Amino acid sequence: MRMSCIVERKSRVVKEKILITSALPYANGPLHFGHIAGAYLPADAYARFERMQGNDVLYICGSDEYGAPIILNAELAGRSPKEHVDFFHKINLDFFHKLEISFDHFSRTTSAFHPPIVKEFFLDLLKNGYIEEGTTEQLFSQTENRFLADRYVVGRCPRCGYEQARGDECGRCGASYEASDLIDPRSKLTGSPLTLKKTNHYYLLLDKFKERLSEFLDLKNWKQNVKHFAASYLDEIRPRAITRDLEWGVSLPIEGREDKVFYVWFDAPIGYISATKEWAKTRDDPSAWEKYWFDPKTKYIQFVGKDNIPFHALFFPAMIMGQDQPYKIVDELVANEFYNLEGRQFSKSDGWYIDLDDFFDRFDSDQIRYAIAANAPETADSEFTWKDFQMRCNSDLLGKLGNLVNRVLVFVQNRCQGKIPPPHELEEADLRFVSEMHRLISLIEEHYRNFRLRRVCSSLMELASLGNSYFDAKAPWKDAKEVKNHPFMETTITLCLECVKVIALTSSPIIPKTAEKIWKMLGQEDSISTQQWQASLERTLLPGLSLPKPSILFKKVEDEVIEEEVEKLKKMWTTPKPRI
Ligand code: B3M
Ligand code: ZN
Repeated sequence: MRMSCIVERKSRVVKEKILITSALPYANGPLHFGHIAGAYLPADAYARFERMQGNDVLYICGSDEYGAPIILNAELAGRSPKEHVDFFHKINLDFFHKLEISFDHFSRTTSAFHPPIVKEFFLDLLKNGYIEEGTTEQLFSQTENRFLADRYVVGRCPRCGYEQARGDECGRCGASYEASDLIDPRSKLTGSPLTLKKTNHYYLLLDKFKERLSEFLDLKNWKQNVKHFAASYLDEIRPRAITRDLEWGVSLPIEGREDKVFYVWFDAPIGYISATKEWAKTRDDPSAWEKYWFDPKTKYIQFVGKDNIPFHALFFPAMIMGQDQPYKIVDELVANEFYNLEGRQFSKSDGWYIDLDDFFDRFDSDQIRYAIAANAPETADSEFTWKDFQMRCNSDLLGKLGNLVNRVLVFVQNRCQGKIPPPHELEEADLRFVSEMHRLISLIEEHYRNFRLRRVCSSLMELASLGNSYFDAKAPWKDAKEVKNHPFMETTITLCLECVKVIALTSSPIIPKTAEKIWKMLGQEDSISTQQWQASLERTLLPGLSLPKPSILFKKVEDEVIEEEVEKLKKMWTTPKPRI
């Protein structure tokens, strides 16, 4: 068997257009690893994988900058809403950069591109009979003498009975409803009981889409949890108010009603479109966005947290169905469960969080990317624990992957004059190793395509262990001692280098910086991020090529460091916090 055939497999030639969006994070506080695990790292790894497949990928996101909670928090922080969102937009963008999230564009809903599209949606829906003005009864606080927006209201969840349910959705069961549906509603600020009082608002007549939405859902092959969640919401679908009496938001394009703004969940999903439009402008090709949004052949994949399911599975699709432009409706909705921190939800205000500046002073983005991916909340809630993080870093990244790369490359330096050795005939053990590599590559591809990062990670580790076992079993250091056995040693090392190359390529969507380092240590001059998956798998490492001296990929995460972090967390938790 010739070396060039080692990873020769049939290639997928058809180039697809893939639009990927991650839920727009609110610019209302710092993001944490819980968010990253839900809607960002899975999307980023997928985007990176599909780019390497040669597909035409566009990965879009941006800050969600309206909504009552932003006004409330800005008020509490002594900032104007605009100052508030500017502040957190920057902080969150910086966090995404540190984590190497590869958005093609990250916009914001305060962008000038946003309101015209929101208004167009509204006017189309109104003209087409899907929006009606109506008088409603809204929760009014006698004590504060004002109507209270959802977020200022708490009460008992009408679905699961949770006592501290928020005004628009339940933090426990994820139900989404009107604030007036809450049982025993009260003001979040003063605790005073609220009563219903009449006011005028616009309603999106979601019930008119019930049949179409049901047919749309039936055709989807989404995860069970997503379909169930959407289906139970669809059962009770009814008109929903899409306007608010607030001063911060996209204002209504109706004379005499400019004092009202759109409900944030009406404008935010349109942010996916306006952000793409802004992206096109930055490329000096103003209509480039239409190539994604208006082409029925585009594959549109949304990544969201599970609490966002009804808005993406029903609300936004209904909005698109009822307006006049041929926008793409979501094809794949990837909704992850929650990712907690050591048994509780991440919460900066409760002191249960990880200080990100400290974190990045000590650790590397690939370590956290891998730890999150390996334990991603794909089918059930999962959590970050410092012990698990240490184990992933030390036993997986360093012990398996790092170890293989290091021992093979050091061997090349010491026993092969620093050069890639020539290939020879393969024996049975070599062929078995190659075929196992093939099997794992196919598995990894399948897992990426199915958004299964946990399985990608375990298959990657299997690949590294396979390489290590092969190296141990073939014991090339023994063959190195006798010149007549050198061809055996050279074959072993060639195949181990091949395995290292395969690991670099297949791990790069998850640990891009490490993969790039390995790529360079294999003497490759181009960047791994621009590699085409199939072509690179098939590309033979050139015999005779001199390799640079290898450097260590990962440092051991010591017990003391982990103990310190756990102590820090406990201390922050027990320190009294100002209560608002
Ligand atoms: N900002 C909620 C969230 O961050 C919301 C998502 C909007 S996506 C259009 O969980
Ligand atoms: Zn509930």
